[in-house]
Amino acid sequence: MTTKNNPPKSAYGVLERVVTTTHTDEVVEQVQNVGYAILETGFSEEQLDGLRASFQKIRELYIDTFGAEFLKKLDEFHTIRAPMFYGDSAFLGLALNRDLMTIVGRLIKGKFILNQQNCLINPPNKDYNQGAWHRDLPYQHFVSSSPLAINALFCIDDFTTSNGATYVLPASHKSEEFPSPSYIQNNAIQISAKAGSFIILDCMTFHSGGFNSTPIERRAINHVFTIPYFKQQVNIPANLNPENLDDIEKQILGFSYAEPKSVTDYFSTR
Ligand SMILES: O=C(O)CCC(=O)C(=O)O
Repeated sequence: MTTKNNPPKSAYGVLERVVTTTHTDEVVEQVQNVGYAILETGFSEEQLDGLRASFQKIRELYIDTFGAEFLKKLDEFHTIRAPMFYGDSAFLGLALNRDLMTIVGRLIKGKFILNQQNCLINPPNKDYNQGAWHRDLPYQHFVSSSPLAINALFCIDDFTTSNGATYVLPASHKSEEFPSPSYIQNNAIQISAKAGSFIILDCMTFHSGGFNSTPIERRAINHVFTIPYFKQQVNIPANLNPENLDDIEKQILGFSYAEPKSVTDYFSTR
């Protein structure tokens, strides 16, 4: 059992120290050290209700488009892939949130792009596809000195211990292997977070949705940002009208990183 309610403030033998002055600094420091942190956005209840309405609308449209039976067969019924493709700017706005862009830009060195955005629904009293330990770069067992990928999980609803709030294994982005069952039992923590926050994860931090034992769904929207060398889950530039986007937004959405189709094409980018 660990508690941290009143840690000592003084120190000795210290020559160097990290300085944090803003919430952004604190989030960056914590993600670097333990692989996760909560970013508060300050969204109002009205903004949150707007996002919840967008979530519900897109969900109905998505099920109408692909069919409930088909999605269930693929274990995709509780996920909405690339919600920003369906014309509601709320999803694009969330992916390009200014505070989030600052954090991702400080965590991933150099340029980064949005790799994927998904609406997630953790259903009441049912297993679901995010309810198992994983990294967001699955099948990868390496340690990098700075993140290659960051997940920003936006809480549409409050995340609580009873509705299956996300579990993490702190600092597991610093170990190659998935730990033993006893290590998980002793070290996993569950992140309670208010609706409107982003849970920021180093994608190599092992995490899992928890079991939702309430009668109400727990909803979230994840965003994976990566260095531009990784291909997107679904090609965003091919599915999004860039008309109202500025150059930085286009870059983050991957418009600047299409593979050249030929050597001549490649030369034209130089
Ligand atoms: O639903 C959750 O709490 C976990 C989401 C998750 O695992 C993911 O976005 O990769």
